[in-house]
Amino acid sequence: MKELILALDVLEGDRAIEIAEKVSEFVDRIKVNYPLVLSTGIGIIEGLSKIKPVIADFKIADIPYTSSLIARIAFESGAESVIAHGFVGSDTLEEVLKVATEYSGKVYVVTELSSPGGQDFMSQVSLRIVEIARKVGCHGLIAPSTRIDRLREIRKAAGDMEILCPGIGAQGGSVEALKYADGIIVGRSIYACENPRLAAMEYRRVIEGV
Ligand code: NUP
Repeated sequence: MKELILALDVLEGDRAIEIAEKVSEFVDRIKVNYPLVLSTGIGIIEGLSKIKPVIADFKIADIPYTSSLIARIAFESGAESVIAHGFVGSDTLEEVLKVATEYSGKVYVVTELSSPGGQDFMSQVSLRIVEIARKVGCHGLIAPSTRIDRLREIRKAAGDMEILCPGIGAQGGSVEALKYADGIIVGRSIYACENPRLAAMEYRRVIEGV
C-alpha cells in the first residue's frame, strides 16, 4: 500500500498535535521539519510519535561527525527515520546510517529538491546521489513530484529503494507521482486547509484508488 505522509510545518506545538490527531486515521507517518522543531523544541517529536511514526526532515548536510550527532538527537527524541542530503557524499551518509541502524531507524536521502532551484545544481547530480545512497545502503530517497520526468529517471536508478515524493499540491506536483513513488508527502494542502481531516481523507481515497 502506498503511503500518505503529513508534512507538519506549523509553528505551534498545540496546533501540531491537534492536526496530527485529527488526520491520524488517514495518514501513515508525520514529517517534522525545522520550522516546528525550532519553534517548539525537539520534544515535539516525542509528542507526535505517540500519534504516528515521525520522520525528522533535518536535511542533514554536514561533515560525518556533526551529521551523526544530529541523527542521534533525532532518534533519541523518538524519530523513526531521518532525511539527509545526498550531495554531501557517501562518508556522511555512512555515519548517519550507522546511527540509524543502532535505533532500527531509516535514512532517506534527498536527490533533488522539488522547488525550481532543484534544477540549478541538484538535478545534474541526482542520479549519482541515488547511486551513492544505494551503495551505502540507505533505506529510501526523497524525489520531486513536481518534475515527473526526473522522478521517472530516479525511479529507474533506485532499484528497490523506497521513494517518497514531496511537492504535491502547494508546489504544483500531483498525485501522478504515485506511479513511481511509494508514498507522497503533503503539507500545506492538508494542514492549511479549513478542514485538514477532510483534506487528508481525500488524499487517502486517491491513494487507495491508484
Ligand atoms: O525536495 C523536497 N521538497 C520538499 O518540499 C524535499 C523536502 N523535504 N521537502 C519538504 O516537504 C519541505 O521542506 C516541506 O516540509 C514539505 C512540503 O510541504 P508542502 O509544500 O506540501 O507544504
